Amino acid sequence: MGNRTAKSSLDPNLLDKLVEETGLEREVIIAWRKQFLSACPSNKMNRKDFYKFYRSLRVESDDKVKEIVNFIFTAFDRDSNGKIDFTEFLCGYAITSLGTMRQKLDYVFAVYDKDKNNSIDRKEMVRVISAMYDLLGKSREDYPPERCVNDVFSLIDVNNDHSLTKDEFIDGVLKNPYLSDLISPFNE
Ligand SMILES: [Ca+2]
Ligand SMILES: [Ca+2]
Ligand SMILES: [Ca+2]
Repeated sequence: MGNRTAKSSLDPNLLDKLVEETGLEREVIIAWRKQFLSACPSNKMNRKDFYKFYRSLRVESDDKVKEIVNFIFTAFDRDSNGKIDFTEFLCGYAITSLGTMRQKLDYVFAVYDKDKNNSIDRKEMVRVISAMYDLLGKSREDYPPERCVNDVFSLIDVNNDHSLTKDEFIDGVLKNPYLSDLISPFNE
């Protein structure tokens, strides 16, 4: 109460909406907002700012996270305007760390669907799986990403049309939960 600086005032309607969407407490959201705005006063985070900010929230080494953060940026940027605002960040971060498996997979799908046409093709999957290999420190010689993607497709591309719809992707990973270790950048 009484704190009326521009930085700490958050539209009450937006705050309610964020509480509903993320399940976080108001105080937690306000604290996140403060942290977000101190990293990015304009409330429009570009790729570089996002890398720095997201990086500070993860435990992996710089090199490992580098590639994957690029894909995560695209997934968090829901309106595809090339910037991440606080709402996009909070929803993305809260859901990918605290959401249900299905909610998380919705974001994972967006990580893979680079051109946002609502399906994942082999090429899109190879790009992200390669970055996941880096993140996980997995050897490309033992099991090349291309082969891995072929195996994933033969397992979950149910209608065999060489692309994965969101349903095929989410249901496929839910049915084969071990896949999520390799596929999802949001596992602990
Ligand atoms: Ca955006
Ligand atoms: Ca696509
Ligand atoms: Ca398909």
